[in-house]
Amino acid sequence: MSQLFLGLDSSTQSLSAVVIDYETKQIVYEGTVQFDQELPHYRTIYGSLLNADLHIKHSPPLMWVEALDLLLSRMKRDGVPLHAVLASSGSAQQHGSVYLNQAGVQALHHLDSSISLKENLKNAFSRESAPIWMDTSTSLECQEIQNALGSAQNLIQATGSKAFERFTGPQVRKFFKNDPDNYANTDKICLISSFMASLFAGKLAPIDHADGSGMNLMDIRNKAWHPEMLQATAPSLMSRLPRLASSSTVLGPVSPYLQKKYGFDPHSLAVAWSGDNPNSLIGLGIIDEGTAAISLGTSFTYFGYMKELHLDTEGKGHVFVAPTDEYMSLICFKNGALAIEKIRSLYSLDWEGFNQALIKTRPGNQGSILLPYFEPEIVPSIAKPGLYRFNLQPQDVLGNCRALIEAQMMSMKLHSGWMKNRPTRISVTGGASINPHILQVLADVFDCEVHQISFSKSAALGAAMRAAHSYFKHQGPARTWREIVSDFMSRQASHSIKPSVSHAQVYAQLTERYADCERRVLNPA
Ligand code: XUL
Repeated sequence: MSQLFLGLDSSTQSLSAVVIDYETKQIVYEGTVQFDQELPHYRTIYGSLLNADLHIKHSPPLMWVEALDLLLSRMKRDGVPLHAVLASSGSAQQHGSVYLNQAGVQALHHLDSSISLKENLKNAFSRESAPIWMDTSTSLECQEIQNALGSAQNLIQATGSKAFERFTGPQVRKFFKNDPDNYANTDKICLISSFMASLFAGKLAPIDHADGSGMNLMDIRNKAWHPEMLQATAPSLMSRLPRLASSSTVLGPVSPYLQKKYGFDPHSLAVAWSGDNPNSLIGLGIIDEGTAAISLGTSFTYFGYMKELHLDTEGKGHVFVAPTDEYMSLICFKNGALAIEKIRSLYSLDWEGFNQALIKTRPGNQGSILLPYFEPEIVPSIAKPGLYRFNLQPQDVLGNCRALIEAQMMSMKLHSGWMKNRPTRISVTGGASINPHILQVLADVFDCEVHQISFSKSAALGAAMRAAHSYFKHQGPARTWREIVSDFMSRQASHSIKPSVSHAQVYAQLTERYADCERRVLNPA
């Protein structure tokens, strides 16, 4: 008999669903709603709202809500047996926050299935738009929070990261300072993950430890709200935050709304949601330290499992709690897939043309370097966008394409040095991970075997696997993470890309030159 689990992923640009059958270890359904194209009335571009200030990046929470109804109704129409789903969980872009007023919290608890989710929640928000991970408008608040704590080191020790603009705490502080009335009207502040989980549970869901680590508000050692951090951020914040809980928490049966509207069984379990990177860790099967992961999505992230807490005292990276309750390290680069889009549109290239550029140019690009800050960058910290070319002419189309990919990979290599474990293998996921030419550069720069898993929706898959883990723990007999992961990963088609020794030597030298170019941009003479 099939054993179905549902995993969703509310990412920057889309909402995806994956259904797995634990009996056969197969992915039996996948579907996606693209926000810009399929919900055009929200007027988003790449999933966020246009703003004259390019540091401000917000999205409308009602868009995520409507996308959920749309995706589930499509699944029902296509005959996906939602009635047989034993448990569901989800993933969401990290750090973004959703602000509910009192009516909003009430509405979550009484979702009316005769109207849409959007209709249920139309008056639910004390802040109409939600700041997302791409927002870089809170430098001042980061500084204020750091001053209150005494130093960046104190923040790193307390929360696992120094203050980052996109993290939820600085965003909450900015909201409290700029709009105190609506801050006062805010009953609860959710992460996108816990907000979406609330729709599944039909009640306010806790923030899970993994995604909670990306807020600059949680004590990374005790996995509890950090009183000093809360105090440094905004008044009466404790009462506005949901409780924290392990990522494997079963929230209860799926909401009556979903039962009535889409036929979920009343015994189907809703499991806590988490961030996309923590979910991808599981979706890529990484539960020990030998393998690292790189996600080539809207953001590029480099992350790995971490058994013992080891902080980045330089402050570029983060330590989060892992969905398995140990730790994970992560470093995030903002100019990821969208930078590739921008270069392609700058030179009017389709994917074939872009790939040809990588094929026709030599690794090392004759020493040409491009620092591609189309958007303010997180690592290295670049506030003002700009393209910086070294030994490279703007009209050199092929050279610019190669220089972009090489710079993205060298930056990840250079800035992930603080992570203790040098991986013997890197697993890749995310949209751009289907491109073998990009992956060859990655393997050569890291001088490491790259493991391409044919299924690129690893965050949604990880959520489905987490749902299975929590279900078995709850219903018995429990299955270990190793069982879940190896059962599932062994059935996934995959492909291995080996580094070339001579190219790796070229990149070892070029990375030094790249580091020097970065220093020159960061500290102009
Ligand atoms: C991680 C981060 C991004 C978002 C993108 O810290 O900011 O990877 O999670 O979805």
